[in-house]
Amino acid sequence: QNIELSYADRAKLPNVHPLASKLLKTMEEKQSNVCVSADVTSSEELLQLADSLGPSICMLKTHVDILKDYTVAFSQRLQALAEKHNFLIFEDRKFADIGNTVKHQYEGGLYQISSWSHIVNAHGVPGPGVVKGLSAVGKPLGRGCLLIAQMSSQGSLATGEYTKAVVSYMAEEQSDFVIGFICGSKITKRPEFIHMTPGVQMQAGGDGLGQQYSTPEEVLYNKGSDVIIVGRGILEAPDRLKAVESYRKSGWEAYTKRLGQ
Ligand code: 5FU
Repeated sequence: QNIELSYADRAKLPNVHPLASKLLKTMEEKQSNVCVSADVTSSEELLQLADSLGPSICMLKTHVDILKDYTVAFSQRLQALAEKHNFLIFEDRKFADIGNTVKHQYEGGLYQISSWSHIVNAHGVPGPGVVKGLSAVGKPLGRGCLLIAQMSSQGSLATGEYTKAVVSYMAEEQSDFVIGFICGSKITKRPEFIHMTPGVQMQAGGDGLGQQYSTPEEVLYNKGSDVIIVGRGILEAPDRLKAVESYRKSGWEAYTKRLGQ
């Protein structure tokens, strides 16, 4: 049995995490499976991006530690834009330490990530403790976590048995906080989990620093992932709004083709 459920059907599954459900509903409503990777270094520019691209995306991904001028006020304005345009915020922090340390890194420091980011991610390397630590902070706030099961970069060591262990040993046992994966293709049949894939551009290729690109059609139709994460494909386009719309359209077409519609 291999029925393709729609995003809307998956949002209603009895065991789906509330945040995953919210994301799936948003994707259906906005007809968008695009997460923009807002890799800019000025907070004003990031907020401008969030306001202009907001209507076309289901999620906005940040690397807060590349901002040269982070303030608490910035994080509050970003949250307001996420509400205004109905998208989720994902801080791509890639936690990778023991539970007690990641707890502090998630909640404290300069950025207080747990206070503004709906979603964070973590490597599986430390074992289940990394999720337990993050969950201690994030679960009471209704946050969710993606586990990095595969990476888009050339020569990544996150493959094979490692990927399988992240799915079965780390995610399935902590599905009250883990909502899905960073991966290159569909790696679990459980429809409650979200698959999110970086390394996406309109043309396959690379960036000379190890990044490898696949097309929206390849990722969403052939590989069965759910969300495409696009950075430079949008940021370096002459017209970012036009670019995000073209990713949204091809992403949505690939998804409906997968559903057989
Ligand atoms: F986990 C990963 C990964 O495996 N590959 C990635 O590229 C994360 N990323 C992030 O997605 C990376 O840190 C960038 O923020 C973004 C991809 O940006 P690009 O400009 O589309 O290559």
